[in-house]
Amino acid sequence: MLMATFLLFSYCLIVVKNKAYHGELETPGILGGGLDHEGNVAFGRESHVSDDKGQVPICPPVPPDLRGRINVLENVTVEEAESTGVTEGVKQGGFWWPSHCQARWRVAIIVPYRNRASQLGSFLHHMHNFLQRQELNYSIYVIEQEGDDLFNRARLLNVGYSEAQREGPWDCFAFHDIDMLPEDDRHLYHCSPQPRHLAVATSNHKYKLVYDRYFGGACLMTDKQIKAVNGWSNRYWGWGGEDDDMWRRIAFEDMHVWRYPGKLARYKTIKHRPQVLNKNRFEIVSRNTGRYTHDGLNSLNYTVRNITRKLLYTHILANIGSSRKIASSSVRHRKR
Ligand code: BGN
Repeated sequence: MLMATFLLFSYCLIVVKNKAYHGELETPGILGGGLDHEGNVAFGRESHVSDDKGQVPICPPVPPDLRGRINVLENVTVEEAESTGVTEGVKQGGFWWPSHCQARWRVAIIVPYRNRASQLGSFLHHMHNFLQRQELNYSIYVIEQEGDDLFNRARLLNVGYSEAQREGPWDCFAFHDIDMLPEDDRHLYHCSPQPRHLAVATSNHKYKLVYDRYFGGACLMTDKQIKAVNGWSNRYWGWGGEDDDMWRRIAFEDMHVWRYPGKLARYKTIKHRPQVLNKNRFEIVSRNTGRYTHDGLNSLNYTVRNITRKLLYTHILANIGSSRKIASSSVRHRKR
């Protein structure tokens, strides 16, 4: 009897575990798509821009120097980040690629930014270490919104994509909040045949996925995927909604978001002051029933005020327009 109860209990545990596993993991596993049966790149364009192209072997599919769980150091200043070993081999503007092998992927990290000087040093220090261990060909672009209008994360992501791609080509783009620091370097930032949500388990949500269709915090998309959805919506001023809008775009294009399991896709979030909410976000999201074809990269308007190549990143200051213009044009639209 005791034995039977024990067996039944173990069986239930396995079922529950498997269920949780399926819910969380929508990818076929580490290095799932993108590589053919011999481990060659089977997807995307040629994937390396290093100078020594053709002279060194392609990097192994699983980078050899991964550590697994890694510590997150908060309160690192930019100067401190610049004075560590991580800068070795980094080209002005934050570009790096491995010298002993050809990187499999060229990945631009796009970081929307305003008034977060205290988080920038930790981000740079952490991400350069993380990405170098993954043997990627990468660069970090910090896109700052000029002025003090409501923050428009999605417009900044569109600007970052457009500006980075002008000096690319990059195979894929990680749209990355500055306060999201990955805690496990086995969470590989490679391109995949479907868009990837990166910030699956974050410390501010007790390491649980916020909701099934959550696409915020950090995500990764190829150039082709971004073009297919016309980039991000330009209409979200203030906090919230733009990531839900992107989820819809992806679904409209019959793509499916992939995720690594939460035990790898784990992020420490650095605390900051709450942002101003976008009160219209529910309405704007619900109105996205396919209008993404004319709201996004093809309707993006901005002016680059300044591009500065810093030691560990490229800083782009941009004027991205005003929230008031959008408000008045949508009022006019409704009257018709
Ligand atoms: C959601 C926000 C997301 C945000 C997550 C995480 C909305 C609009 C719903 C239609 N979405 O609630 O933008 O990333 O919380 O905190 O508010």
